[in-house]
Amino acid sequence: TIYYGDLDPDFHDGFQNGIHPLFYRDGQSHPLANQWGSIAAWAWGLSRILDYCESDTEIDAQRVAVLGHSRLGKAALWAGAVDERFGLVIANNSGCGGAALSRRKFGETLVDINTRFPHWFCENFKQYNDQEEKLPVDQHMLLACIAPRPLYIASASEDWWADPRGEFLSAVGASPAYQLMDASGLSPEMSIEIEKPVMHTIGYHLRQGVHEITYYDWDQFLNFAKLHFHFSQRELDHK
Ligand code: GTR
Repeated sequence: TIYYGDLDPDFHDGFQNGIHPLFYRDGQSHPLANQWGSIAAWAWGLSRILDYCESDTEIDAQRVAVLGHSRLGKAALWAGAVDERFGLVIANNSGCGGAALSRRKFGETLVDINTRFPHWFCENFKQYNDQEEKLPVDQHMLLACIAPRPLYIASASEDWWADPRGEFLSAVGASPAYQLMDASGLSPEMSIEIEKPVMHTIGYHLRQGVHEITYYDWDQFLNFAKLHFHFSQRELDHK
């Protein structure tokens, strides 16, 4: 994870600051309707950090996890989906435009997010404001793009704005892609109890409490990484 403001400050200035202008063609002054917003720019930055990790012999670039909370959970998911070098992906309370299914229209909806944060997604996304049912895709397909790499989705019980149930169902919806690749996902019948993490190739927990990232969350993420990155005892002692 990184400080996102260094890549693109989190306010709408028509994409003049941050990294977008570096990619404009001659005569272009802002991204086209199907081109990236700020979340994809933050994800791009995460990949550049991974480039660095690959060049540093002190780092095992095969075992780099990408992680983010909330808006940065959305960025971490996008980074993990477009860059297969990330070995493990963690999204904490990522909500609308992250893990949560948009077509449920529960908590934050597309018109909410696209109005308050007009710079986060591509312009075309706004066409689905109040028309979620017309979306040709939903967020479980984003999660499926990460298969078969380990993916951890974390929700919080009082974070209704991020739709904890929609985050879980999205992980369930991504599971057939995991199963297709002999990895294990989540089943819709699973009963999710508070603070009883499930750790298959897709992991999930529902923490008690509000929208934040806590010691409890970090603890589960580290356990999940230990499980899937197969650290030796020597490595764990060293770390
Ligand atoms: C909220 C936004 C959410 C989430 C959150 C955050 O205001 O509605 O989508 O991203 O901010 O980043 O803390």
